[in-house]
Amino acid sequence: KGPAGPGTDIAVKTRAQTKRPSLYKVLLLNDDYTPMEFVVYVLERFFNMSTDSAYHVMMTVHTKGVAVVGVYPYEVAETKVTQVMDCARSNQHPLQCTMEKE
Ligand code: TYC
Repeated sequence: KGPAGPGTDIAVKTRAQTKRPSLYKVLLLNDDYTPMEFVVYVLERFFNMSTDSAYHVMMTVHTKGVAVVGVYPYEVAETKVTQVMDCARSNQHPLQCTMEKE
């Protein structure tokens, strides 16, 4: 029996290393109809970018087709995607935003 009597030992599980939370890239996709100013507004509002950065990122999406606009833990990334998609939809723009594991 243990020092404090029978059945009193505490089981402790150990892990080799603590897991870091996985990060997810939030991607903005180009389309032919969403106005450039609206994309700049979305990047400023939901991704806390300055107007200059937002314009630069918008032009990257416009010319390359897609760009990473942020990297976040799963739930934050999911919230950003939902916010962008809801905002685009309510303004009747076809703007698409998705996420993928980093
Ligand atoms: N291609 C759009 C236009 O010419 C602008 C645009 C940029 C749309 C980025 C979506 O994610 C986007 N009006």
